[in-house]
Amino acid sequence: MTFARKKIAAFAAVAVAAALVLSGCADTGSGSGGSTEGEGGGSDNLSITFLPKNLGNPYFDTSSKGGKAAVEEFGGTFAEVGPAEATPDAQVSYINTATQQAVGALVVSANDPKAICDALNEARDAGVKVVTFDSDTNPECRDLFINQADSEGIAKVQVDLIADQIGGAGEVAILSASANATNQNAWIDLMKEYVASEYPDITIVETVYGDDDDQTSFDKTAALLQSHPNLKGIISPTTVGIAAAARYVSTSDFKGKVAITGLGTPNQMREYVEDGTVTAFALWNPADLGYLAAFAAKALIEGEITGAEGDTFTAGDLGEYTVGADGVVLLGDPFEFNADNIGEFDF
Ligand code: RAM
Repeated sequence: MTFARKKIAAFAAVAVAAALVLSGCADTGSGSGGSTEGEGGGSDNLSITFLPKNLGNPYFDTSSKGGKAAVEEFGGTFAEVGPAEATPDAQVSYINTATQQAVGALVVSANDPKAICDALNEARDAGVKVVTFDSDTNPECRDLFINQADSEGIAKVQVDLIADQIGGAGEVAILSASANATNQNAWIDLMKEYVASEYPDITIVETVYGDDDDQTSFDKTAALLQSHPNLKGIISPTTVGIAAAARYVSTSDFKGKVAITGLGTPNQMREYVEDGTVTAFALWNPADLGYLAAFAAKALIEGEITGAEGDTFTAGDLGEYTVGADGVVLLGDPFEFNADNIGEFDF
């Protein structure tokens, strides 16, 4: 089975539009706080704070740019806060601060499905709407989850890519983000299932965690290659991990012998595609993800939706979305990048 290639033109158009609309770095201002109760229980408190897994990750820089563009479009107040390290404990204090500031909504990528739940539910009790995006919590601690793409599809594209790149057989390892990350753990479980059912000659020998830290991911790549001399490929379902793994392999004797794929941003992966270290990888548009999450937050704040299945709202230029089961809104499909198309993308 091969990953269905999407129409490049449509994706490129969105990427170009995003690049035109979005400029500069994410703000780190504070929310304005306070709210006025509107009709139907809604509020006009459009102060929206983004809390990514960590700061300093180009993926989240791009999602926050998308969020900021949306918030500016609808006249709200945007802020981005977050820890340097992708750990759940570090996220809690930012949630508590946002609650004290009485922001209208928090838009969070969770480092752990449970660890930040109490803090998020305290925020919700205080009237803050909680939207998770990218990496979910347990459903009972948020109002909506904005899912970048269907998890089965994200798992499948990465396995199909590595299978293609190693000739369908051999040892493969996984270099993940942090050990408790909801999104990576879901994808890894599904990748293992998919390998077992579709690729009996591929063995996943080990999963290691680079904590979405560049140096840790680089060191874990070196260790994997040393402890598995027959390794044919590494799947890294994190933009930080795949870039660090490609950098390691690009200047080593493993270049051309060990395939690297997974989820990466075109700007971080370009040099490794151009130098032949990487053949193809996948992702979605993080700017669109942030943009959609901000519009979802607005719809919740204003009481236009509650997060119930079947609720619909309009996300600016992206158009109309419907809330699915378990309060999940789906952005779209993952997209494959390779030497032929990478030049068309700038994020
Ligand atoms: C990293 C983060 C993020 C994930 C991407 C693919 O930037 O772990 O959560 O969605 O990779």
